[in-house]
Amino acid sequence: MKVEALKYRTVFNSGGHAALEVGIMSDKRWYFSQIPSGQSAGEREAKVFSVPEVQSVWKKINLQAEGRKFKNLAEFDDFILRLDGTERKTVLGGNVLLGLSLAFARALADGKRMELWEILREEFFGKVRGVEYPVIYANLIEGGVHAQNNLDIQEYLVLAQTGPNPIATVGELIAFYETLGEYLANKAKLRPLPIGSESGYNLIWRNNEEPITALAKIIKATNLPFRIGLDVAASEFYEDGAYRFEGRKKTTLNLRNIYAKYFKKYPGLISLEDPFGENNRDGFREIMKNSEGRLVVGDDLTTTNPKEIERCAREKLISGVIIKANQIGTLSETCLAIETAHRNGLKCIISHRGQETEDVFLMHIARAANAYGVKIGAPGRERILKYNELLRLYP
Ligand code: 2PG
Ligand code: MG
Repeated sequence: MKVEALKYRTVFNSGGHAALEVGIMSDKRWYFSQIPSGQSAGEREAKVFSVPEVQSVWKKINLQAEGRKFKNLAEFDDFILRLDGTERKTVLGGNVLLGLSLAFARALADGKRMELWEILREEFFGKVRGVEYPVIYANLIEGGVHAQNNLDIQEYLVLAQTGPNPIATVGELIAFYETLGEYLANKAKLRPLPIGSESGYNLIWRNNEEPITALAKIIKATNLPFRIGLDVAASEFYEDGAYRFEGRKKTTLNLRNIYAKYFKKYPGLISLEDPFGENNRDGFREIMKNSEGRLVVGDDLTTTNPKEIERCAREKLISGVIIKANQIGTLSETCLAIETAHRNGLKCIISHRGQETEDVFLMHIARAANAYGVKIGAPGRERILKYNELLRLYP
């Protein structure tokens, strides 16, 4: 496929910040991508370029890529990765590389009259067959850097297993979100309820446990087969060798005891993401030993890096992994990260970012790879677009 022309422009993301849109022209048609960004980004993530930085490298990219032909996405990604030449994408920017990779993939797919997910499956997941319905990770109560409240834990998620009738599950999830909202509005005597970055409720709580109790209570009352997950995002409250939790300093062992208490009290709590800081490998190792079948999920720990994922799997630090394409930079690397995770028996959860755009590419990655889960926020605002794409791709 020939790259006939390239362009970029600025759009705004869900947080009202500048985000990157990239366009690639092929066969006289433009194909676009929009790139989200993280609020609680891991320190090993690919570098995000600001608008002036993109401007400063665009000429080089344009000069090199315009008019060139590539036989597939892997070849194109390889080309742009060489142009950058760094591990953390510090020369061209991770958001620029992903923007190019995704726009190219869309052009390639359209040229072959295929969907984006079909081209990804054909190129990177040759052995994957059929469809496996994902678990939706819906962030309904927000804390940490995604909210303006007193919760240290960043995300309280409801986990809903979809099946051959995903519209029923999504409908139940929307109803659940509303019921929870009613309950919380009555409890807090507050209407309308404030919401956080991902459309989950953003309130003041007694402590970090109270939101788990609220979710467990509504699950019981509605009798829906939902489970609970937490994204602690513990790197965000780790400072000077300790975790600052509920206003006090906690050691790794203190935090582990808190999680052990939650596990005991809430059997529905089956998934725990980033329970410790991104460099606290011993913390992950210990909690994995006592996880009793629950998922221990890496995000800031692994940053969608195939080498890191392989290492964490080998050291038995995690049983699941968050996949965010913009943490690493290109779709080829993202698919390699998933393949590495699957080969090592890890479950993959394909995830949005704190600051999202209207682009729904994450759902195509999930469909291509038959991923275990999709993390897409609460069913509101721009996040609802991801739900609708799920319904389109998983009929
Ligand atoms: C996370 C994400 C998405 P952010 O930590 O898993 O929910 O947040 O994009 O801000 O890193
Ligand atoms: Mg996370």
